[in-house]
Amino acid sequence: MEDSSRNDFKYLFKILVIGDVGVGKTSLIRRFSKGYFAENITSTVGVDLDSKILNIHGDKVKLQCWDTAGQEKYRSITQSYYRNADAVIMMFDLTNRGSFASIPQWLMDVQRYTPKNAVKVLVGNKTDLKGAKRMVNSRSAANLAEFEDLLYIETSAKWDDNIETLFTELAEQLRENAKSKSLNRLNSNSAVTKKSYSFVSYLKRLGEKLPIQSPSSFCRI
Ligand SMILES: Nc1nc2c(ncn2[C@@H]2O[C@H](COP(=O)(O)OP(=O)(O)O)[C@@H](O)[C@H]2O)c(=O)[nH]1
Ligand SMILES: [Mg+2]
Repeated sequence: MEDSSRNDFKYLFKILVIGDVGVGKTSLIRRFSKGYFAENITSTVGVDLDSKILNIHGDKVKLQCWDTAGQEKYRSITQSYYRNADAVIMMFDLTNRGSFASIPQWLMDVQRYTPKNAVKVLVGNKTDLKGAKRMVNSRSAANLAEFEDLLYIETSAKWDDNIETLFTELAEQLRENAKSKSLNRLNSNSAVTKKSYSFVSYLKRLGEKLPIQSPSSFCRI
């Protein structure tokens, strides 16, 4: 399926991963690119970069994940990282209400600095921590995502839950967008970005499991 050793690929996409300290950004990237989880990781200073090549419908798609190591503490992510991003993963910790409350602020930077057509995904991490530890319910997060036009998915870097799905869906979406962009250039039409159907069906499945709440519930976190 994947091949990270060779450097031939058809598409290269840059994915910026942001969110409060401790939500699991480094763990998510490590799980995806290297396939393991380490309980105690020392935080890196500067920018960390990890890549992996996925085979998407016969095309080699290289995903380059930019880990905002250390800079997230003061939300001082250098603007150029936003500007160069094809996709942004905004992450929060499902067991940390504050990390979810920070998402609108992260989103402000994303909206200010990233290209308009960048794919934006909201990720609630640490699904392995269940019961009383869980502080943000799926409905609140899904509502926020819908309101802000983000894709939403819940993951566990520890248990390897939905990590492959997240990056495969992202790669498919980015590849689709790149293809329609070049098609549109040919047809001199404007680019159309569509939500990935799988993400939508994931959200639908999520919705089926959840009690219906008022649409404004995402405000009360
Ligand atoms: N239970 C659990 N812990 C996690 C998960 N992902 C990360 N962690 C832990 O959360 C802490 C912060 O993770 P890290 O990847 O350094 O977060 P970052 O500051 O956002 O890069 C570490 O102790 C990780 O072991 C997860 O999916 N489940
Ligand atoms: Mg980190």
